[in-house]
Amino acid sequence: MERTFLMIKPDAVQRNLIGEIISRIERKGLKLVGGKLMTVPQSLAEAHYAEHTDKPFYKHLISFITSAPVFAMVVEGEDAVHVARHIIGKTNPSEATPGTIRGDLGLTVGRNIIHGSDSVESANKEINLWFNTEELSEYTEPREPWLYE
Ligand code: D4T
Repeated sequence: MERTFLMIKPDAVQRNLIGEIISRIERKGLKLVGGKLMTVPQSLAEAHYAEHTDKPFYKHLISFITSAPVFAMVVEGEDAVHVARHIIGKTNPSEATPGTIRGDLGLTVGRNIIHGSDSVESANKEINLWFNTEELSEYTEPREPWLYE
């Protein structure tokens, strides 16, 4: 089983889309093992987006992500990193396929609804950055035999 880090961004929280988004993640079969509503400290935003420091959109990205609460999550499942990225859709919601979270719910790249780790390596890094071990739960769901062979 693989874990990935997802973060519902301030735009989606303000638009009351937390329930809609978590519902899609649950229905897909991914298991929520951690989740919290939080206002992101500047230092955490900078650490999370460290790879984008030199990008022209960096300043806007940091001020957006710290502007209002986000809902941070860890989800688990087979191939969870890839599966989550697939249901999230392309970075720019205007190009994201209908049926994906960004394709159905967003319009512009600067307000693209949700973040999902892009590799197992970044997932592990981001989970450690955003969550303590005691904030993550291990449990079995009764639907598991109906999701996995
Ligand atoms: P995140 O990291 O938010 O899941 O987005 P992606 O993994 O899909 O895309 P990314 O790392 O390339 O971009 C990070 C973040 O920056 C915003 N952004 C991006 C922006 O505001 N303007 C831009 O031109 C780009 C490329 C959106 C996501």
